Amino acid sequence: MPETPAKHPRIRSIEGYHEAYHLSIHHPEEFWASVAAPFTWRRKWDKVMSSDMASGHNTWFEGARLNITENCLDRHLASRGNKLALIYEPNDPKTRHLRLTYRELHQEVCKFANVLHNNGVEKGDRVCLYMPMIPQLAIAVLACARIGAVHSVIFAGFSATAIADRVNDAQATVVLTADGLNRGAKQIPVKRVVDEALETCSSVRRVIVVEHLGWPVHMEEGRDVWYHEEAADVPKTCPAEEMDAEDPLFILYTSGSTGKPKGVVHSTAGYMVWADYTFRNVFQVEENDVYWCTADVGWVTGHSYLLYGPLLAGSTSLMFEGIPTYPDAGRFWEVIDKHSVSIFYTAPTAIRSLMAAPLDNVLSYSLDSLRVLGSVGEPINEEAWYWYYQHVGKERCPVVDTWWQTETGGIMISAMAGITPSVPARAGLPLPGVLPVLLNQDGSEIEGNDQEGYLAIKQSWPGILRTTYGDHERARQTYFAPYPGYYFTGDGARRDENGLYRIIGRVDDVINVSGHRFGTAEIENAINQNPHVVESAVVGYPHDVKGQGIYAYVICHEGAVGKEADKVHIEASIIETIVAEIGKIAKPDKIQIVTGLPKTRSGKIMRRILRKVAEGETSSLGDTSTLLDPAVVDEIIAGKK
Ligand code: 6R9
Repeated sequence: MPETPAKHPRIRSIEGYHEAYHLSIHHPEEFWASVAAPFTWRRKWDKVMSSDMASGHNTWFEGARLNITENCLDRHLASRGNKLALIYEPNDPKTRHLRLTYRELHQEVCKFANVLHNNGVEKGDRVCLYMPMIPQLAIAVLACARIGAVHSVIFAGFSATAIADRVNDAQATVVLTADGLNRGAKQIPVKRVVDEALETCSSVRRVIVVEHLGWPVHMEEGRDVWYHEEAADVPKTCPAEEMDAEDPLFILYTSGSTGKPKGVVHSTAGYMVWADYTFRNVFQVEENDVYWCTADVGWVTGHSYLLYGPLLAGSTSLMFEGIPTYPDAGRFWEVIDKHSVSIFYTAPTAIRSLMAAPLDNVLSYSLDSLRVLGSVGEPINEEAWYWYYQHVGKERCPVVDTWWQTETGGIMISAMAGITPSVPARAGLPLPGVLPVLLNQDGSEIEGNDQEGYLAIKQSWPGILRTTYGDHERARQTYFAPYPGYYFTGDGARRDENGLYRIIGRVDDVINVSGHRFGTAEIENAINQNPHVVESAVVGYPHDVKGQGIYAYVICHEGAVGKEADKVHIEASIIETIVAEIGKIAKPDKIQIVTGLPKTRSGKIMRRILRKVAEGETSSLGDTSTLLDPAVVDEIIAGKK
């Protein structure tokens, strides 16, 4: 008798949540073995988990063999072959949208995989993608996974220098790009940016270019090929490479408090199980849902909840090329009505930017199809939460505020729609498998409710990062060494009187601008490349729309700034440097040219003071007596922007 395939477990009640949570923490191997059972495995695991939180060596489903794309695509073909897998909504509403069924997506992925093969890409090779939000990006990511190549998507807003840093760190052999991209009213010649980046990348031997805007581009002889030419007569099937559970699936670069962005590495089986389990349960997905995550595939949210989670679950996922305010502030709502979106997942910064527009922009759409709303990327303030709940969800859709990180692979703390409590400004309860703790500065656990501390995770979960690419010591130092025995998140949190978690924000030198992470050191290093600059210090400050804005204090060479006109010129030049080093997304909101920075006698910049000044809280600067030169503080306050 053939075995009846097990069903993916779904939590349906608060009792069910408590039961699953208890089992997942006390008997993780039993719990995750049953969650993992329904997937397609070429070979089952020998051991569900092994974990050493001290060294940061964590493995899941060791010994298992699989290919994630067989789970995203092949296994749905029999029952969902004609179901829509992907809906592409273009930047310009007048351009036609595109729909791909599971069968069509499978075929396109196989074709792209064959093109990669024909261009010499092999299992384990790193492939960087710098592409618009078009179906070929989704297809290309899955094509890499199909043949066991490690994908590393670079958000197509980063500069040539930032691309080069990532390509060189990953030692990528192939880069996938397009002729150009649309983003709102802007167009970006992405191929030209890649060309500039690759001037300093010797590992790359092939660039595959997807035609999107029909723009003429330079094609480097012997290096660059057009995708459509390569794909003209490749087979429509491609066997999936058999991967080990712990083989890396992708690298995604993310900023931390020190140094250059690091390549967070996720592996195959654990990530798959985590993305699928969290997607189904948090959003309480049903077979006929049309699901829309507005994140770009260049960020982790686009990986886990635009591509892998929804496709693993056999859902219909919408991919949007544009921005919330183009051609007007009603675009999101128009797209929801047009495609009958039932689950909508976006970022607080988008909500805040739309709140600022006249209410008619949202009230003129029905939004009847919506069932669940989600938020991700930064704390959602109560005002934005209520606006979202009232005007978008019409007070009938639960809002899930999902806290997680690039490093966690998937959602960690969040309400499950309609099941666990959804309270404004609270991410809520931890998902099954997640054991959060609050720590004191000395690393001891804070017990009980109504408490605040550093947020850390005490037990391994399937989606935990495996390493930072090429440098495990960096992963250990960053995440596992600060509080031995725990994964340290870098966030501060409060556990309220009911045990619900409220995320307060970063406690390290990371700034969260519109849900995008930047290290203060990373921006300072960029600023310091400017020839006028001697030294700089960057802090975050509260910003109405972006959540946090970037405030840069800059010391220039003597004589560089005489007149006001010089200042204007230097500020523009500093912005240019940052745009070249990192990208437009890291442009400071305010630059203040100063003659000195508040430093301790040992030379350490006192960011606490700079933060207070940027926040406009100059009456509560605290003790400044340990400063080398307390007078600089008065000068900084007087010149505040
Ligand atoms: C998924 C993602 C991670 C950082 C994280 C935290 C902040 C994300 C949040 C949130 C409050 C939420 N963050 N979700 N803060 N509430 N629901 O955004 O990953 O880009 O790596 O950023 O974002 O500070 O540490 P990533």
